[in-house]
Amino acid sequence: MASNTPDRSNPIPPGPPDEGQGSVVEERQLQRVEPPRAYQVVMLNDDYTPMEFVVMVLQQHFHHDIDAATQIMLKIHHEGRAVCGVYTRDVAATKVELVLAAARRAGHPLQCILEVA
Ligand code: TYC
Repeated sequence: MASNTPDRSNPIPPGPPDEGQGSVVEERQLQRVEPPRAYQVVMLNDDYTPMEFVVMVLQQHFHHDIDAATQIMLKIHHEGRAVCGVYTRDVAATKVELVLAAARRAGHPLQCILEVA
């Protein structure tokens, strides 16, 4: 290394002076913060819940516009299931609870579940 280049090979900055009491070793741990896991809310088909109710739920709880909500509802109807949205765990769990409560209140057997995305 050229003598006029500062040596940056040690990333640990010098710690406080040890005032002659022996050596002080300061370790800095590299902190790795993982992003929160993503959870998907999956809605399941049944033979009884009205299509209009499912479209309304997809608009009100998952903020899809009417065209997207209709497409998702039809995908569930034809394929048995579809993802309504992807969220952090608490938000996804709350969505499932609110949707199930709304369906039961309206007397429909609609089911939705939480899955790791
Ligand atoms: N299969 C239902 C019907 O024919 C409609 C439906 C769609 C129900 C999606 C549930 O998640 C669902 N009325």
